[in-house]
Amino acid sequence: MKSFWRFLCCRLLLRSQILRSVNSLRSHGGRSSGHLDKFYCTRVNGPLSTNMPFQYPNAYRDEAVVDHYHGQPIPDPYSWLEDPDSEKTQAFVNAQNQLTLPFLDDCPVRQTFKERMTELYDYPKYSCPFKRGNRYFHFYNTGLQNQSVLYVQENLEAEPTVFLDPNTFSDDGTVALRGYAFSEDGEYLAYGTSASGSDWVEMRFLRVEGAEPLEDRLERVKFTCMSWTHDGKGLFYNVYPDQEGKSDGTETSTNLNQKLYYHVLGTPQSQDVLCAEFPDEPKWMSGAEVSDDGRYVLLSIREGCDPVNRLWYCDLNTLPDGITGLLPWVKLIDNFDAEYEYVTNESTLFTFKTNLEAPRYRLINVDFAQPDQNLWRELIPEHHKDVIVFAVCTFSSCLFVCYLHDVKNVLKMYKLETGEELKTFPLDVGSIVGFTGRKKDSEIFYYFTSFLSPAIIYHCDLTKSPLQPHVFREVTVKGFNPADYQTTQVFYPSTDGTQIPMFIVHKRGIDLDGSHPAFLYGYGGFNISITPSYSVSRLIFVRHLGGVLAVANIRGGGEYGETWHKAGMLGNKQNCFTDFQCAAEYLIKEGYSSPEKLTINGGSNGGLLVGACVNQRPDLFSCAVAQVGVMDMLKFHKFTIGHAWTTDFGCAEIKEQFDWLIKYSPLHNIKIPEGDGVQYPAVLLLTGDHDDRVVPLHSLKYIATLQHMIGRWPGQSNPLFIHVDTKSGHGAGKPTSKVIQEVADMYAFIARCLDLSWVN
Ligand code: X99
Repeated sequence: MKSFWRFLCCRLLLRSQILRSVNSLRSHGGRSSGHLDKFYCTRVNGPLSTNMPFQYPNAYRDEAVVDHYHGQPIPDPYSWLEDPDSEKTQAFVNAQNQLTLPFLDDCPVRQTFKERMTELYDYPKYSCPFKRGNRYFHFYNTGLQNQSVLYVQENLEAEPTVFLDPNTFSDDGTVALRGYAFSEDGEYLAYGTSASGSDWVEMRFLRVEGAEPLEDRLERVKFTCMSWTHDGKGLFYNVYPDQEGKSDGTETSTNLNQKLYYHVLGTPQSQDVLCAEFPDEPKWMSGAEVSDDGRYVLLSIREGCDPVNRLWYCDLNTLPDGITGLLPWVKLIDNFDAEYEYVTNESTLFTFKTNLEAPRYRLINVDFAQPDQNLWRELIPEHHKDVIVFAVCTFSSCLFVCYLHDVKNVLKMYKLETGEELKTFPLDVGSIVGFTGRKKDSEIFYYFTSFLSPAIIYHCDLTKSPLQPHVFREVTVKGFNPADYQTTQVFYPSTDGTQIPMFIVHKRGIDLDGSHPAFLYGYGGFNISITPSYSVSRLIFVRHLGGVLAVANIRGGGEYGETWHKAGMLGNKQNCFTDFQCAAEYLIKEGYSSPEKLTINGGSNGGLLVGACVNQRPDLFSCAVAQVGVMDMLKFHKFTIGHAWTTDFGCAEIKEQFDWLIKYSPLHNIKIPEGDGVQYPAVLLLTGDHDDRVVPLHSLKYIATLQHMIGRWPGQSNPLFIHVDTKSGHGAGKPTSKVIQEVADMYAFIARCLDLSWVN
């Protein structure tokens, strides 16, 4: 389904990459001790050591809290930190911030980095234009605006004017646009807003002519589809039932029993029509999509993050009175064996992208008039190596298919009727992170980016023969010459011999003598591929801190399809951590860096990666920055949308899965390092008070445990810090000002802990 959540998430990710590039203290000793006394610090835990450079806040340990999993007692002394509203938790957060912020403030690199970031990030950011009705729209950010602005123009040559400016949603840029959908004729816009980075959305509407706001407001919206019926009367969207207490993104209550509604424009939400619910299956989440011809509603049902869905549909022609209640769904696919993503249909003949018996995906045709699986026909077979990422049908049945070939995108065109391959579009080494053009459009735009090129938007007129894409816009960053840098892709072996791809970016002509600081990033989960992208902050690290950037495409991601994903999930999750550690060893062996200069970084599932790796190999890295990480692998399923991740992680309530999780859960595997002179790397955890995707309690409990077990140990001189940002969430919609502050904090921490100096 084109609008299913993964695509949504990718789009959010892409938007954040497009609109803002993602987005040792082995010898620091006395430097920090001087300013410690000015922090709010309660008494030091346990026996005072003269060697101890940091006095961490004293966090109460409730030794009485012990959970039992399959007969095994597991203490959870900081479970009180699971209540975000208690005074104790708030005092803990304040005390941690008051320890971390002065430390960051004392890093000279912090201000310099922030100024340089502000300078280099100030370049224009455009999205691909797209046509709705007779108008063209695109997003544009002049450079440093907190949120990108939606512009409208009558044609591509006309002067664009502001259509919707999310910067007006709040004074500080913390209210962001989260999803939007134009009606079929382009005369109405539905859009979502989210505050402080929360996943909660409020939906609003505009009449496009004159950008006139309408009265309609939809609340309790989360993980929603937005799909208009072609009569323009209303749209499908999702809500969660009312819950006790607040729903502002600071709460941790579980998200179950999502429902699908139809909203009729001009009527109150209380009158919306319930179209689908699953009272016996509280974890199911659904998304409706109206077919290109407006006749069918396709319902994609998921119960977690795996790339599998049920596919039900409703023929709107069979509803004489329109949409008035639960729809009479036809259950075309009523199991979770594979994924089916709607591409297009010609009358009853539907084209789906599927991973059914095709871990790298293929396109199939299904005739709704003869739905028997034996009559399904293959349109584009699975490639022997490359993964189909997306397929879009445009004007005169052109089928654009984007592949992933060894972590680089390839764009091809096929004939919809026959599946005949017509053309390959030339593309540099990099990623396609935007594509616009629909069945009614006779042109496409696609957005290319790479480690050294922020953006090239191509335009291709499909009425011309031969087809010839041309550069519609190319963005260059002043004061930054890509020719001074070099990107290499290497393949290194993991311990079981699997070859893992990794991109390495550095200044041209550096000596591989192990002297350089390296920044190693990974994610490793949920079938998500980490493809080349432009990041100003990482390039500043390369240019001004003499760094080497490494991005490891470890297992668990989608780089080689569902096989690669499965090799890094459930009982295979350790492969992700091992692959990442082998990446570090490769960088050291090949002279790119050394353990003394190596930083690891990851966010979300990648924060888990960082947490697990510092526990398993504290000797291998000197600095670790874990953003919005999942750290309590025994309890994650209890909070907000955590239950959806059991598809990758499993669940501690099942004995066999508990046995996997207890072996690597960051919270449960902290121990004093063995080996002479080995200590934990300098650790910085980052999270936000409105992160309702991975609730902050993961990072809070983890840092409390780390400080208690490692922070008081005389062998530990590296700092173990956390910063909890306010009015911040999991990452989507983060205003530019916060993005800049966050990277300045991260690299200041790295520079100070690794003793790096700024080179102009
Ligand atoms: C999610 O948790 C996605 C949550 N989510 C849905 C949506 O389950 O955003 C869903 C259903 C329908 C529409 C929209 C949504 N994700 C996305 C994982 C990784 C992901 C996540 O955020 F798969 F990419 N995690 C945080 C996993 C562990 C840490």
